[in-house]
Amino acid sequence: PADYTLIIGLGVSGQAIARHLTRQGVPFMIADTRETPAGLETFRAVYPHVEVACGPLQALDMRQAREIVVSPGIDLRTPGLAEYANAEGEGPPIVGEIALFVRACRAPIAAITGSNAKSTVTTLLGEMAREAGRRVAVGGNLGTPALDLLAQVPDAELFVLELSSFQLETTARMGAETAAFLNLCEDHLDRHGDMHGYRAAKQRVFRGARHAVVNADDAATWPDAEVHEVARFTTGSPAGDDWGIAEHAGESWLMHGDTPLMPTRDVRMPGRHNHANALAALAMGAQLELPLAAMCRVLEYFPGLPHRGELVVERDGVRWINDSKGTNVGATLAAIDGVGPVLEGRLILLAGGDGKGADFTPLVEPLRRYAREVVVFGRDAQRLEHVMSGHVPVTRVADLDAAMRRAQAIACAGDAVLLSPACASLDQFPHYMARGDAFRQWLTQGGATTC
Ligand code: UMA
Ligand code: ADP
Repeated sequence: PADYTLIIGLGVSGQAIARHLTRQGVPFMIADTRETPAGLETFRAVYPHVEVACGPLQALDMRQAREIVVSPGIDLRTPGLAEYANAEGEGPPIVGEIALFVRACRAPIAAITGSNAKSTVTTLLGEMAREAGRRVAVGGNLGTPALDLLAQVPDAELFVLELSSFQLETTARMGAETAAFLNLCEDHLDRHGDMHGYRAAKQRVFRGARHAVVNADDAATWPDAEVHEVARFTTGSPAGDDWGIAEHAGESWLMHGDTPLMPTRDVRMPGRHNHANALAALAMGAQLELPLAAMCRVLEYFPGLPHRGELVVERDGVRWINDSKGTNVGATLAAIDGVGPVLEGRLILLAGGDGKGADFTPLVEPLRRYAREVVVFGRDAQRLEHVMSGHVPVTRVADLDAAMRRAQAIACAGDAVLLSPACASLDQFPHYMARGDAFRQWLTQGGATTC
């Protein structure tokens, strides 16, 4: 039938889109490039009258669709879709879940993107708004899909959304009240082609924004287009009205310009990178007129999210830290920076998986300084080993289990074993959480005893 919306991808996002279109009374069909996608049976049971097309997209005539809504995991260059993505003005428009969200949303949006720290800043800002008594809905790339939030919290006064480059790629205009671009490092190059394409997708977070929050130490995050107001954060001392860190009353404080906010030692999340995250959330919260006292209270109690620099166990003097969410080189650098300096060469790093085409060289220097050994595993183990060898002791093993056995064999009191893989987990796990859970399980099942 003509005049229907075509959803591509029967995953978390695709199903949220289906629920949204159903609520709106818009007819739709759904396509998935896999022959038998997981969840197909359940979907058919819930939507018995919706047409589902599985298999190569070339088999579909998409010209009949009024609009094509693609899931974030689908590359716009996929054969069968690329033809429409390239046809300027011809064929149905291609959008994503977030474009539908913006169309339907009636409350202010705080939008957060970046290569790393998105989930942490999104959760922090959500907590701050809650602490300030706002009715807030939090989700997007993390947790509840954006479109489901509209139904779950219909009276929300504020939406705090984590947005990936994949989601922004198909969003023409966010129109955020405040939009943050936290940092940029190599990631998803297999999908975006090069850093230029990856950054351009993330820059879309600023489209139509009233207020931008950017990283003063990372020029790639500064808006290309005009934004009315720009707030900057830095882990150095703040220039002008920036958010930063400076000495006050004999110790280090979070600052807004000249105004001291709270001592950094009162921020519960560990590591310098988390001070940057705290400042970014404060800068966004200030634009949303959240009271400073409420925001600082959250920084005092919020321990950070699981799988992000999480201390799982300290046993026989060895700390085992789960940073499974360290899925790119920038994240792993931050994680090493968090524990390395106090360890003086007593770090054992477990790294590897799917490197998504990234260059691992930036890891060499800090590891040379801090690491006793790097144990590499998974699809890109050989590439990691090649980059490290001659600089850092490196052992290549098949999988995480073998990596943990190796770490256990060499760890001594005073060491830290850090799982921060600098890679996606998808070659050996369903997702990074399963990888982190496997790390935890191995430890709780009594794996670790030391020399
Ligand atoms: N599919 C195809 N062809 C493809 C790829 C996927 O047909 O070439 C189908 C799959 O068969 C599957 C569906 O599309 O049925 C999956 O779609 P998807 O890969 O877009 O994933 P969703 O399950 O819809 O989840 C997505 C996000 N996933 C990705 O961007 C890869 C989720 O982020 C997000 O929480 C969810 O939408 C709700 O918005 C996850 C993620 O890994 C956490 N994000 C990446 C990251 O954080 O690095 C960007
Ligand atoms: P995202 O949602 O962008 O993946 P998370 O908050 O889940 O971000 O953190 C992912 C990883 O990034 C963590 O495991 C941590 O090692 C690293 N990280 C956290 N904050 C920062 C930061 N400010 N700069 C660089 N890396 C960071």
